[in-house]
Amino acid sequence: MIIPWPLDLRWRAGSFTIGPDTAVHAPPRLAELVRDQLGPATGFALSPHGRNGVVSVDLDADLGAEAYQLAVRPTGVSIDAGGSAGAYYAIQTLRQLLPPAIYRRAAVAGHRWTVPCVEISDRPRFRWRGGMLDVARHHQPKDFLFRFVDLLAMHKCNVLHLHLTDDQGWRFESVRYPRLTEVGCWRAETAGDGAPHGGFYSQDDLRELVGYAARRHVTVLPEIDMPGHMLAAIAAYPRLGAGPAEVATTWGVHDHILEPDEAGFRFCTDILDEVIGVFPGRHVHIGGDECSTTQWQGSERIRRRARELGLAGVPGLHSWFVRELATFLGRRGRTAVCWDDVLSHDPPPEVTIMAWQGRDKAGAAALRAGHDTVIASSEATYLDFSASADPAEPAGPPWLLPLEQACGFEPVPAGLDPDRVLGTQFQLWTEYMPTPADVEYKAFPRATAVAETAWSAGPPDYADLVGRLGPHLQRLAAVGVNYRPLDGPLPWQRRGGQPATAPASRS
Ligand code: TNX
Repeated sequence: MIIPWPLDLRWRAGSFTIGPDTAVHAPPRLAELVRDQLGPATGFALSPHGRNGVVSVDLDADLGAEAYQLAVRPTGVSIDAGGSAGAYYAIQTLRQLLPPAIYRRAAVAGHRWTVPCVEISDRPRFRWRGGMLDVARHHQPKDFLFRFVDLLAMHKCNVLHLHLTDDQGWRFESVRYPRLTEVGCWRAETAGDGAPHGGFYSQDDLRELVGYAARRHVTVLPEIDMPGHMLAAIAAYPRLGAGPAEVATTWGVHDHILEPDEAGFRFCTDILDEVIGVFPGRHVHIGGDECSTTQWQGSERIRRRARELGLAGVPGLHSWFVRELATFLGRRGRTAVCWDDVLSHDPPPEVTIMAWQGRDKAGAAALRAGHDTVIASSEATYLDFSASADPAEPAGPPWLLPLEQACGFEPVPAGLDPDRVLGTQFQLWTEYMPTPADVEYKAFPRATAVAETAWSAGPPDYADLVGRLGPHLQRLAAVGVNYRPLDGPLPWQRRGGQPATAPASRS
């Protein structure tokens, strides 16, 4: 059944069947949307002139922009939406009231497109409902980013967070710094496999993605990870670091980070200016995670720089760096997002914190310090972790996150201000996901639990979600998603080759 579950749903007696002569009554863009979403699989024209029942969409300014009401009566379907986003979500719900074959891209014979009578009133609990895709550790083909947007939108998610840069690869084309993609976008091998890996997205590719996503009410959040996780940039421009480097070919945290001097800072603001020119959303993610200052501590030049800036010591340089970049973005009308690691560096209050190190540790600390916070806790949203302890699960980090653990997760820490919790998102770190098929296996169905936590009145109950996943997995199958079946990997999805160790829970 419907995923994410709506705020209020009442079944009514009877049904309506969409047929070849059903009319669509809606403002032109929304009528086009209805045809786009229901036309291919049914093969019906869905024109304004049909004479056998009506699908109508009206805008009602009294509802919130993302809210909608959907009524199915024996005479037709009527949708009232607060805005085009609400209308989009209403149509996603309508598709889920139809047989799963509605997700097919060409007319399928032998189906009756019957919808049960129902009255639904729905709106999201959180304004930030996202998915993070790490395209740095493994570049994913451009086409897959578009498909990923479709999958987010199908689950009423509205943020695609792209982790565009890391030690192992730089994927964002820069006009000012061309070596970032000439040198920084590829590595000689991965963890000893001897096979080169690389790729990048041109600014035009990313603008196209932004436009495609906007039509599906998804905002693309770019992340340029700084001042740690920058080996790929340092490989391209060695003067950014403490000496020459190569794009990393192994995982983990690397100590060689950006030099916090004038040139290093200038590089960051130059890149952010280019990023702003491509991504129109309010938020820009500047990373700030896993940044060891060991290298900074060891340098007389950097210790002097800290003194010149009037800072207490070298760690103060990290605070300075985040504060300056947040101010820089603020002057351009943008808001910085940082991983919660920056909390120990006293970030300015206007920074939005993405809390990954525990809801009750990092999430609570961010909220107590008064930050807008996105809950991205590893205990419930890290879908790179293994879905089960079965050694046949595909390769991954040595931690476990079964579907059951992604369910029942309340993102707001007890006793703290729910208004500051912008929402939640799932993460797909791709160290062990070289291909889109690997990403889809890890993402689904666990991403449905996170999407439901973000949209619905409360987090999903495991047994209840499993009950609704039957038809939902058929929808994913119709779309061609390489999801993980509930009882474990199919023979061709099982780990091959590498010796497996059973994962443990990460606390
Ligand atoms: C921690 S979460 C990281 C990533 C890794 C991930 C693996 C975060 C801000 N940093 O660099 O890919 O763990 O699970």
